[in-house]
Amino acid sequence: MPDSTSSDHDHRALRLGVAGPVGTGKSSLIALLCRELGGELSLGVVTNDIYTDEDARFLRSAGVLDPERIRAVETGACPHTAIRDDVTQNLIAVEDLEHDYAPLDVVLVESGGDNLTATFSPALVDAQFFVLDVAGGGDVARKGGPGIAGADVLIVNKTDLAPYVGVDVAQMVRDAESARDGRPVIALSRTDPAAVARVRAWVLATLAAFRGGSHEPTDPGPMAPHVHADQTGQTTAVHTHAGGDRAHTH
Ligand SMILES: Nc1nc2c(ncn2[C@@H]2O[C@H](COP(=O)(O)OP(=O)(O)OP(=O)(O)O)[C@@H](O)[C@H]2O)c(=O)[nH]1
Ligand SMILES: [Mg+2]
Repeated sequence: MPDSTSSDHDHRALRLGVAGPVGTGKSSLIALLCRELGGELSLGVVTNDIYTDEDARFLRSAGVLDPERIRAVETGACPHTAIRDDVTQNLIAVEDLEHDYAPLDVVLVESGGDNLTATFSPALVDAQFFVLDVAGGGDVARKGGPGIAGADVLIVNKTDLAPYVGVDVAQMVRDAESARDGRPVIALSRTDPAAVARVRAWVLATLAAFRGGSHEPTDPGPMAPHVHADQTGQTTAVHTHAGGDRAHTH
C-alpha cells in the first residue's frame, strides 16, 4: 500500500475533483478530458455513486481510457460524505491507481451527483471543478454555495442547449464570475472545440503549477446546512459533521 500521507508531488498524481448537481455532465467532462489528454498524460479515474457503479460503467464503455484505470467507489451514503467528511475509501482508490500505474499524471475523481452543496475536501483533491449546466436554468449561477463560489474552476456546461432552454450564456457566466472573486468560469459544450481547448489548457496549467510546487489547494468551504428525506419521506437522524460543517439531517 502506498504511503497515504505522502505529499511528494514527484511520487503522486495531480488529483482533480469533479463535483456538481446530478446530470450536469460530470462523467461527460471526465470522458472529454480522457479523450483530450489520454494521449499525452497517464490518467486514472475514480467515480463515486451511492448505490451503483453506473458512472464507472459509462466511462468504461465510452472507450476513452483503459477500463482498468477506472475504479468505482460505492459510497452508500449521500455523496459529500465520501468526498469531504471521510475520504478514506476515495484515497485508497486513488492511491491504488497511483500504485498500479506509476507514474500517473492525473487522477480525476467524480463526486456522486448532489445538489449545489457538495465540495471535495482538500485532503482528497488538489483542485476541483464544479459543473453546472444551462439546462438547470440561468439563475443557478446566482444561487451561490461553496462549489459555485470557491471551486478552482466553474464549468457552465451544455452551452449548445442554451437556445432551447432560453438561457443567456454570457449573462450566466457573468453571474457566476461575480460570485467567484476572479476564479475562472468556462462556458463549455463538448461540441465546441474552442471551449474544450480552454478546459484542456486549464488542466495542463494546473498540472504544471502542481509539479512546480506553486499550486496551493484551496478549500471551497463546508456545505451549507441541508436536509435529506429518506425514501419514505422521513428524516432519520441529525448529526453534525466534523471539520466545521453545520447541522445536517439524514
Ligand atoms: N447537449 C449536451 N449534452 C451533454 C453535454 N455534456 C453532457 N451532456 C449530456 O448530459 C447528460 C448527463 O451527462 P453525465 O455526464 O452523465 O452527467 P453527470 O453529471 O455525470 O450525471 P450524474 O453522475 O448522474 O450526476 C447525458 O445525457 C450527456 O450526454 C453537452 O456538452 N451538451
Ligand atoms: Mg456521472
